[in-house]
Formats: sequence, structure tokens, C-alpha cells
Amino acid sequence: MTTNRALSDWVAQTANHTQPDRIHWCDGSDIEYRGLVDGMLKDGMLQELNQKTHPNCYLHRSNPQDVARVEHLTFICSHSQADAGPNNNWIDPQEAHAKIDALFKDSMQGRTLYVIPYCMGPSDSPLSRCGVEITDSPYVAANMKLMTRMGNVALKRIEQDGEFVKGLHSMGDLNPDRRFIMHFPEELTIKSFGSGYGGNALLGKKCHALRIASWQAKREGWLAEHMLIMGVENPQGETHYIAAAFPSACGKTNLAMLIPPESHRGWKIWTIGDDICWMHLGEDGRLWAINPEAGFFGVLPGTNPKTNKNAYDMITHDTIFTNVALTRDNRPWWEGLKEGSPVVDWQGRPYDGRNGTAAHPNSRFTVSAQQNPGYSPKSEDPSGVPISAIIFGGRRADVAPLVYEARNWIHGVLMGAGVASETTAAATGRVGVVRRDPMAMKPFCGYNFADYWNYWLSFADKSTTLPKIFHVNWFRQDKDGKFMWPGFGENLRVLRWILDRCDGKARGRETAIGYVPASGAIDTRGLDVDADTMRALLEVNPDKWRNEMQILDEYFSSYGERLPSRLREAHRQVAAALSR
Ligand code: SAT
Ligand code: MN
Repeated sequence: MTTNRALSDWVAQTANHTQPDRIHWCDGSDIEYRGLVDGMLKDGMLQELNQKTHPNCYLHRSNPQDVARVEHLTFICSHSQADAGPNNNWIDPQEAHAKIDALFKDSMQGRTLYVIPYCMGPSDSPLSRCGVEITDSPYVAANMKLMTRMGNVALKRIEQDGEFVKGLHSMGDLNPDRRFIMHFPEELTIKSFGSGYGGNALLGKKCHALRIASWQAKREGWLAEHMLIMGVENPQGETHYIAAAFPSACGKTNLAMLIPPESHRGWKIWTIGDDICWMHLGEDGRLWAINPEAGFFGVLPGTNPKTNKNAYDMITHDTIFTNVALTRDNRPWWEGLKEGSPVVDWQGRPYDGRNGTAAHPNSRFTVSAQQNPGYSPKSEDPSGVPISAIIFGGRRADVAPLVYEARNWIHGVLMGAGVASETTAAATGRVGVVRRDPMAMKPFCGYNFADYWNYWLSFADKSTTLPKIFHVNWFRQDKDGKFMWPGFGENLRVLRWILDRCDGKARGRETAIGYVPASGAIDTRGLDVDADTMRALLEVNPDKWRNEMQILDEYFSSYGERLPSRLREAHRQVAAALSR
């Protein structure tokens, strides 16, 4: 099936160990996708939605115990535990292989083994990297078709390059006690057992494009980040590109697909990616970014024509819905859709409003990026796009101002390392508690954060034309718990300030934590936000910030001697400025 010996040997060994009934090499064709869907419709893994309102749209219901990423069952299995760092769960690789291989034994009996070659990034880009996922789930195969450049095009590249990431996945029996997501970065290998959920099962995404790729990137001199990539075109027709890191379910998809408000005629947003960004240092000293993915696996709750018109429009056809509710006429429904009403909940039970939400809070859509009305043709550019600004952000009711700018790259790395956010339904566990989530990579960095920060810092020595770094917080609340900033399309006003700062055009006010917009520097014309609210949104409260820096200091100390001295020094400078 392939001229790559390593690949054919691995498929043969895996088949021998897992004992599938059949082996199917995915070619990535539309006919193959149709066949996968038809098979799943037959065995109930998919259900047809209203084909008049939603042509080629299907519903998949997960096992109710399997609806989110499972960070406590996710491991980095490097030889040295210190390389995985305090930010990861670790098991010795030998022990890990033994443990998970025992689970894989005969696990594909009665099933089809799918071999899915995929390319992360445009297939002709030197910045792209390939992988092969072996899985016994047709749902995974169909999702991988929408999410990646999959099949023959990828196999051809693998046969040229030689190198590929190996990802082995089996649904097992979905028992959470027999579920592990294991990464062997030194072997460029992933083994995932017992979950069919997105981030645990679509191995090209978090497992490869972030955990393994972050390791690969450090070895090869680039960056693999949990960031959206967007182009902002001004009325003069100039486009600047931004990369932005927010934790899961904090609005990356909405920002990447922003629709300029009425007040901003002539502006246009182009989406390159909504989740993952690979950046390489160009010969010009700028960072050039590609989106390794080719589709979106987005959160549904809250999506409606007001919050994200492009997303709303793109998921009316050729979309897989996971864990949504249904209306009487068999259309998909989720909380915040603002139209129709649910009669069946995400578990297929009649919905009476008494059993919690109708859709699962982490219900998702899978769709090809090409269906996005704001899809940027630059997504296919093998050179990627040059990044002007990097934005970090989190969901914080308090403390973090609407926007502030780092003094320089090193300070920006401190800002990224200091990201904290309230937890969401994208991972199992409590929702709404503030946790440290450096660079929004807490669940995704495949090695010790101390080494990761050090690596980020090292870019300061390599270039003087790096992007400027900013931090935003769309989620600040007043004392009554109301969001102070309208968000969504109006976030363009903040992006404009950011890009004007990059051009040296907008005014900033220096504070202990960096530059915030000077009074009046953010255009609020036509916006229902008064001057007092703007002041409150941009306030840097010294007491709260001293406390914030103290918590960050304690967090940093868990990295011991490995913590880079430049980061320690940057922290000391901000803390000192707050005490003046
Ligand atoms: O489930 S995924 O990990 O793919 C999505 C997310 O949590 O960002
Ligand atoms: Mn994500």
C-alpha cells in the first residue's frame, strides 16, 4: 500500500496486535467520505439531520462518559521525568508502552482498522509536517477528512519526506478506567485508547499539532502554539496578521471569524486558523505562520448569527454535529442558538428542561475550513503569513485589563507565562475556577514549561523584528457580574489599537504591567460604553496586581532551578514597579 517501509511494517505489526477484521487505507476522496458516512448511518453511529435545512449534516452522540479532553489521563512519556516537567503527567516510556499495548491487544476484533495519512499544513509547504493515524473509529476517519489534508496527498508527501508522526488510536470499550492518551515525543509517537472524543481521538489536532509538535519545534527551531491566526484588512486594503492564544472555549473561533460592526464599514477579517499556529522565523526576522489544520472543531453553545454569523452560516451544510440537541423538525439545537426549541437532548432523551442543558456544554461542530465565508486564500500559501502581533488572553472576571502591551519580547514572554483563565467545559473537571494556563498551553505543551519559556525567550537573541506582544481580556465584569465590554465584533476596536501600536501610531499609557491604551486611544464612537466603564476596563489595580504577581511567583517556583533567569528578572521588574 505504500513504498514507505516503516509505515507498512507498523501497519502490519499493529494489525497483528489488534486483530481487526479489515484494513482500509484512506485515500481522502469524497467517495470514501460518503462511504464512511453511509456505514455510520447504518450502524447508528451517525444520525441524519433535517436534510432540507441542513444538507449533508449528521449528528453523532458520544458515550455520555466521553465528552471532553481528559487531562488527568493524558501523559508525556519522555525518558526523563524532568523533561516532561511539573506541567505534565508522566510515566516512564517502557512502562507506558507495556500498559497501553496490553489494552490494544485484540481491541480491533470485529472492526475495521483505518490507516489515515494526513498532512498538517499545506501539502507543498516546507513548514508542514505529516502523520499517520491508525484507528478503529469511522467517526475519527470522517472527522480527519474534514480537519486535515488527508489521504493520498499526505501519503505522497510521507513517501518523499520519510518522517511521520505515528498515532495509534482505539475506542476500546470507552470505559474511563481503561482510557489513556499517551505521547512519546522522543519516538514521535502517540497512543490513545478508550475515548472517541475530539481532542483525545483526532490525533492530528492536540496530540500531534501541539504536544508532539511543540517538542519537534524546539528541536528544529520553530514554534507550535495554541493560537488562532487572522488577517485584519483595513479600508485602504492593507492586511496585517495576528496570532492569538486563548484557552479552549474562550472565543478563539469567534475572534478568528469576527464580523466588523456597522460602524466599521470597509474593514474585513480573514480567517487562517482558529486553534493551532505553527510559526517559523523567516529570513526577514519576522515570524511566518501556517495553520496546520484544514477544518474547525468548534464549540456550539453560544453560536448564533449575532455572535458568529460566519460560523452560523458555514455549519448549515456538510457538517458533523457532536452532542447537540434536536428540534421537533430534526434540526440541531444548542443553548444560545436563539431560535427554535429542543425536544430531544444530547443523549437522545425527550427534553423537558429538568435534566440540565439540552445540548452538551462542550457540543461541537466539525467542518471544512473552506466553508467559512471569511476563509483566507492565504491559508494555502506554503510560506504562511507574517505575524505583526501576538495576543495572549484568558477569561478573567477581574484583575486583567481589556488590553495591555508588553514592553519588549522578554516582557511579553512573562505576560504569556502569566496567563490564567477560568476553566471551561472543554476539559472534564470543575468549570469556572481560575487556573494558570501559560500561553494557553497548559494542557498541550509536550515538555517542561521552564524549557518552553526559555525557548520562547531565545527568540529575542535571534531577531529584532519579532511581533509585538499583547494581552487581552474580553471577560472583565462589573460588581454586578455584568460583562463590561461588549466583545464579539466590537473587539475589532481593540485589534485596531493593537495594530496601530505595531505601526507606532496609537497612544499608550505606561503602567507597572505594560502599556494600556491612553484615554481616548480606543475608538468608542457609536459604542454604548461610557468613559467611566472604559477607565474601569483599563484599570491596573496595584493591590490586586501585587497579589497576582505573588501567585505567579509561587507558581514559577514549582519549576525550581530550571526556571529561566531572564523570566525571573522580568517578573522581579514588574513586581518592583508595582511597589513604587
Ligand atoms: O477537544 S479539543 O481538544 O479538540 C478542543 C479544545 O479543547 O480546544
Ligand atoms: Mn483548542
